[in-house]
Amino acid sequence: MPTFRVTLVIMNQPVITDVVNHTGVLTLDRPKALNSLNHEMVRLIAEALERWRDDASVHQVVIRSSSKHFCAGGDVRAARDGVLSGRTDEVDAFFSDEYALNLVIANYPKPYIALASGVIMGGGLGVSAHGSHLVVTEDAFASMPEMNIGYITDVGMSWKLQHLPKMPSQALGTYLALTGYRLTPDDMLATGLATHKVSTLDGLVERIADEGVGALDAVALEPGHSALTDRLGGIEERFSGSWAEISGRLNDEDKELLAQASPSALVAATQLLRANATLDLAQALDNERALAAVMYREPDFAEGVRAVLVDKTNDARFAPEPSPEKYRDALVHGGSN
Ligand code: QUE
Repeated sequence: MPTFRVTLVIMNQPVITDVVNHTGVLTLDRPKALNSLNHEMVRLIAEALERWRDDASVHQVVIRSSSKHFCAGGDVRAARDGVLSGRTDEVDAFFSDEYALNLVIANYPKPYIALASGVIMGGGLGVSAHGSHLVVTEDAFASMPEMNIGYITDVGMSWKLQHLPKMPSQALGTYLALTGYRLTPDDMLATGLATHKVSTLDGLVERIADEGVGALDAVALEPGHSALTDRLGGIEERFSGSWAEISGRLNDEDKELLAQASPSALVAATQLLRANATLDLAQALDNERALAAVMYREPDFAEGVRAVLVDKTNDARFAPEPSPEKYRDALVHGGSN
């Protein structure tokens, strides 16, 4: 009898799920793409949360990264490929499932604790900021940089940024959405976007599994100074109204942050933020879904993703500034604002 040596290659799953004691643990594991979320990752997270929701042995959920960076966003490169090759229905399904997951997290009946270091952008905020706890290290930053890829503020952040627990403000949300301002850990604490700042995430899952979420208060660092807080007065004055009104009031620092932005994205996002100011998160996500479907069909999306992520040349040639009506008309709730 010959002996066969069978090597079984198990494809690495991009999200590892386990249960430690009574804690469900989701570990994002696509480090080469900075954990940017693809459809498989969205499905794996959603399936685990569905399983654990009614599992009495799971008391809480932790989401973290296997590497330094938490998550750079949605897999917009794949979305661009899908649009350019005519598989737009797959792109629609991906974003629709991602936004549905954001709402599941916001309404989750158990503590949902995100442990994040490094980059927390776009879709990374969607799977962290809607939970009950967001724990960040001192090297973390949060940003919604969609304007530079001709897209909109999504994953429920068009709602959350203007309803921050400690600093609810439509103008602040509009500023963060349009400029892609990078919030420091102290900015995140001051606004209530994050709940705790810690010196390291090492050993934290085990401590949370042993002691519960109370373990976080024992290791939390004191908040430091938030530079964003200093700017709040000016932001309130400059970032209200339509994009046409806002663009007439920008200071030099604003203009620098907006230098790479798609004019269409700025117009569309401003309309989205205005409509979502008075809605709930579920309705805001409906508006994002509808407007996103318009945006990624327009040339600015493919061009922006090319310039920022594919060629990395930051030389996007965007369409000129449009009037807001077509974006306002795409909204499904409150689009008369
Ligand atoms: C806007 C975005 C994204 C972005 C940059 C933007 C985004 C995203 C990434 C990203 C970054 C590094 C990677 C990667 C993706 O960058 O959604 O795979 O390695 O995922 O200006 O929306």
